[in-house]
Amino acid sequence: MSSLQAAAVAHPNIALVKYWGKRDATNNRPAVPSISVTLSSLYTYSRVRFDPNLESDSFAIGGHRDAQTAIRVSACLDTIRARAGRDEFAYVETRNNFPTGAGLASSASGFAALVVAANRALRLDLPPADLSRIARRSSGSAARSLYGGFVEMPLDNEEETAYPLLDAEQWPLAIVIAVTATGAKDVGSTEGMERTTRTSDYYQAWLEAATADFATARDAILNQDFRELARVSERSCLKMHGLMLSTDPGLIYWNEASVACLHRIRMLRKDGVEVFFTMDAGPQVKAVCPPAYRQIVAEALGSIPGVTDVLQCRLGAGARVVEGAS
Ligand code: 2P0
Repeated sequence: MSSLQAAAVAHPNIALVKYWGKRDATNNRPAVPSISVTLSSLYTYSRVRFDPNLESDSFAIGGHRDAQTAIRVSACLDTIRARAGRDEFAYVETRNNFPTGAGLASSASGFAALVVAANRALRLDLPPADLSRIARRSSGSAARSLYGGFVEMPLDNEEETAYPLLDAEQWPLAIVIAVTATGAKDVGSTEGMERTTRTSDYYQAWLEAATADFATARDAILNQDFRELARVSERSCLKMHGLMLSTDPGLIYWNEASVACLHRIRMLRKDGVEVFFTMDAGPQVKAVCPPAYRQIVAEALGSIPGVTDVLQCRLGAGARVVEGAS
């Protein structure tokens, strides 16, 4: 058996300042800067084994083949193989402990775990910024899952990569996720972004406002100013969904329960609970709050009709090797 193997774990991340749109689709470069929090609890485990006897890459997720994702996985491995000067194909086995392709950032944790495992398996020893950049070419949000806590991905004249912004321990917020549907979404992020860029009348305005939202959220995080972070995060989320709605045909990622959750979170805030919402390209609602409010928020969201599960997370760590010769 080949010894060119390793396994890694990575957590999904949730953007507070959203990435939606590409300035260079070929190299998957984002059109806007973004900021995220990496979650604990939810994870992707990815095991990579390069084997000189293989004639092509072999990819399975949760024990099942997925031809579409396999193409993206091979393209990512090609970059890593080129950096290592190797040509062996690989077995890649991946599993998620949460729903895949349902707006819970499974591609972020998936590609972050893949690059970390492949880097170790081939003894490449690339620095995190390089791994983040490689992950970004496969999935923009994956660049951010390389790191724990609060993470930023500014625009860059050369090529975007993500950086750690503030450690989880320094501002240990909690995230409560209201699951309102577990099926895969109709329109994936990549296709959705392409459609938005091509058809939305609001796209230019979205681009113009993004840098200011990024700077405001960045300052709010560094100052640990919850109220300001709540304001700018909800605004970025709602603007992104406004943009999605203005796409032709419109992208409606919300269901009835999602909308009820948004209203409930605003009611909680009126009642003095420090909490804000965010949503991505799927119907799940993520509530961010100081840990002291986590239980109140979880109970409130769990009582809403259509909410099938409530997941509670803290801020998690970055992607890391869990098995593999060093
Ligand atoms: C984000 N999303 O910032 C935004 C908010 C979804 C909504 O990044 O095309 O799956 O592979 O780069 O990484 C989801 O986008 O998209 C995403 P690609 P990806 O988290």
